[in-house]
Amino acid sequence: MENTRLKIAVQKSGRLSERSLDLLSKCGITLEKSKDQLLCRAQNFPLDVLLVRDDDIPAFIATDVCQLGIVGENVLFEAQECSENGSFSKLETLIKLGFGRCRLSLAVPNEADYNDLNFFNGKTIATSYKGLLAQYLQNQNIDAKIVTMRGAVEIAPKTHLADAICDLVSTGSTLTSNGLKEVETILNSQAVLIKNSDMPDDLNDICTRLVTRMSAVLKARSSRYIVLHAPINALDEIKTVLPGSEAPTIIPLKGCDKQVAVHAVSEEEVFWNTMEDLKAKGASSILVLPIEKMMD
Ligand code: PRT
Ligand code: ZN
Repeated sequence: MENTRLKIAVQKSGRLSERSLDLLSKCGITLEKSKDQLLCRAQNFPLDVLLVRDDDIPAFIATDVCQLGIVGENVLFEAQECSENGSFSKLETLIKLGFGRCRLSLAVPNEADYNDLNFFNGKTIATSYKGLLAQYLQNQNIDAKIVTMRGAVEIAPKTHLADAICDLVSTGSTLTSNGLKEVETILNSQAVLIKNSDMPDDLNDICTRLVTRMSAVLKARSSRYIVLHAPINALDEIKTVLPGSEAPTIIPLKGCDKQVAVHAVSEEEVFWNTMEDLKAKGASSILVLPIEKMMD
């Protein structure tokens, strides 16, 4: 159907907003900016983008307000833990997006005498992630009291609201500046593309196109194109250190019968020491180039 359009929810303003919109833009999707910025229409793809608070995204998808969303796994799993009627179980992760990385961790005051998880028995823990924390404590057989806070969790021990906290950590500097130390990780999280698994076929087709583009962008982002010159008699040795050497392209060099050009795609970053190894084995004119788009 001509008018069929997919709706995706992304965070309006916060840590995931810029990277989410950038990903859509790298997928070749150009958005018309609407005045209130709640809904943006893509000009060149059957997609509308809903700009909302990240915590609302799982519910929007579960209730069919939209079919897709970009959200942290912490938000997705917490919504699924807290879901009373199981309505969030139809949320499915399509792709891990590699940004918004953080961990949900337990932290205690620096001066606390912490040896193992038994420390938390009989203690009070402040968190915004009651569902995930309760599940973790239950699995570990720890009997602690949970105090739910919506923000500023890290001040709870100082204000004697709790003995410990369970919060998101990325660099750890918030914990340090509040006199806390991280002692256990409950969950490692990153942004993911999620969908409602009950998607009608016509929308699913658009979704598949979008997922193909996103996967191509993510693959290209981590891949590099390597070009170098190699003496023919060192080719086998050079291939042993060349990332992506399963099927490099070998091209003759005009007027030079002792050297060839080698082109290869590496699906991982190429480090300086790899380049030094290549050079030591006789390679020269080594170029490592970013790849803009890549599709199998
Ligand atoms: O307004 P809205 O509800 O949409 O935004 P928000 O304030 O709830 O979320 P936002 O923008 O702060 O975070 C969005 C998502 O980014 C989170 O759900 C995580 O998936 C991811 N993310 C990645 C983080 C962090 N890193 C992070 N460091 N979310 C929060 N933090 C906070 C953390 O809560 C703590 O206060 O940063 C502080 C710790 O950071 P460090 O670097 O000092 O350790
Ligand atoms: Zn939020």
